Amino acid sequence: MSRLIVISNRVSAGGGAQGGLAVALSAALREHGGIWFGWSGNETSEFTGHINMERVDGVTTATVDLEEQDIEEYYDGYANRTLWPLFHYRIDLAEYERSFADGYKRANERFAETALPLIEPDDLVWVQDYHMFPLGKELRSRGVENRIGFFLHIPWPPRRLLATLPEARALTEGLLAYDLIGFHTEEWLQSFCDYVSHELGGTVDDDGWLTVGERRLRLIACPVGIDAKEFAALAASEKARETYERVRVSAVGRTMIVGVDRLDYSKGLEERFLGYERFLVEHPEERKEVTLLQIAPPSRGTVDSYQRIRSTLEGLAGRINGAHAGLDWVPIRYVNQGYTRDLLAGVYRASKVGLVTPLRDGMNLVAKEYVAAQDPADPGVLILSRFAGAADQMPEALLVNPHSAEEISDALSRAITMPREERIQRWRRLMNGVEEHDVMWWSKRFTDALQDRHEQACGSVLRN
Ligand code: GDG
Repeated sequence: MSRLIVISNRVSAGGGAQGGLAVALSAALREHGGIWFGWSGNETSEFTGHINMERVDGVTTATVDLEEQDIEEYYDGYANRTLWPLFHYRIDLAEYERSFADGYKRANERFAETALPLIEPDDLVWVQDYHMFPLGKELRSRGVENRIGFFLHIPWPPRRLLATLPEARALTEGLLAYDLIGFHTEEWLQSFCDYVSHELGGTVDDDGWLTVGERRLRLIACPVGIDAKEFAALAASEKARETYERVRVSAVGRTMIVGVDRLDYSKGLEERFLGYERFLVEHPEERKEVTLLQIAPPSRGTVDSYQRIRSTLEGLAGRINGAHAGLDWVPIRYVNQGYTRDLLAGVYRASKVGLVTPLRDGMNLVAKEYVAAQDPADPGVLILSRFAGAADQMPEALLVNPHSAEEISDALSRAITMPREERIQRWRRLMNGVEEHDVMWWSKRFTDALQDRHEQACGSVLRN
């Protein structure tokens, strides 16, 4: 079996506490042997390319520090202010600056140069996400002939939106250096094909082989999952049980509705609060019978649009609570803090409704975690945005348009009154999918396809 070199912006080996994706990549690295390479998260006064090698829980990690200018232009700039908003359909928030594009290119050249000596002739190289689009091309230009795969964790935007990015063509052409490109869903894959066929004259056959001039590479839809077993075990842990009790007691018999999201404008938090308010107004009989607990740990706080969404949400939660609260009841508990995963599992289990309403999301792992944490004998109901990649695999959730306060309100009403039999039926089917297509399945599918052991595209085994 070939060694695996995983390359991603941040490296987080070390198992459970870091979340399912880190668990899966660590497991794949343990199985194949190899190295996880990326940015240390630290700043250095001058880039030296010095690699810090460590061994964490059986996984070898190799990290490199970046200069302040690289962090500003590559990470805060092109990745977080340009690509993230654009790829989530928010060109109104996307900032197009040549300095960001230059910094992004420079950082990727530096990553390639630094990773080069780590790569041996038979290694499989697996590059992760939008921070590293050009890395494959940079490695090729330095003579790397290995199989190199790329997985995109966020949506691929529609062609006409992508065309607003000055570097759109160069960026997409750069991706042709990979042997395999993975997307979460058929929709993101089709968007990519649409751009490539219109702008680069590419053609794609039924098995997902893309041909552009002399280049031939494979495209697959390969949806990421969670470590379902680990999550169900977390939900049964002592800490989760304690949290479950605390949440239930604090709800004093009311139905708890939960949302858990990084504080990000793509997650539809504002629209969610408005949908919930609509529900309170349209269903006076349910008022005081429900509480919304929204956990939203801040992220990317140095970026203006993230500061703005934070203050907008604080204002909105305050206004809704001010307008509807009573002496002994507050409609929204809004918490800007992160919690440990076992505690989150307890919160999910204590909540009769999981409200997951991103405006656009590559996949969305919270939807799957919510399902995995439920009590099989009395499960809660998942309300899920149609615009999350997860909606493709989770048709038994109550699917909503997150832009419509009325649809959110109707779905809340339906979830709260849903008979236990129906809840169990829906949950069982959702859980089967979460268990079958877990994160180990995802990493194996991708590495097998990269190794070319599977001729079949991942998409063909997905549920429709
Ligand atoms: C990107 C794509 C895609 C949240 N709050 C806390 C906490 N979390 C954890 C959740 C979940 C993870 O963060 C969030 O995952 P998502 O999938 O929802 O979203 P992104 O961070 O935007 O991830 C996304 C994903 O990549 C994988 O491909 O699904 O579409 O945008 O695991 O539980 N974890 C802890 N405390 C918190 O307070 N410990």
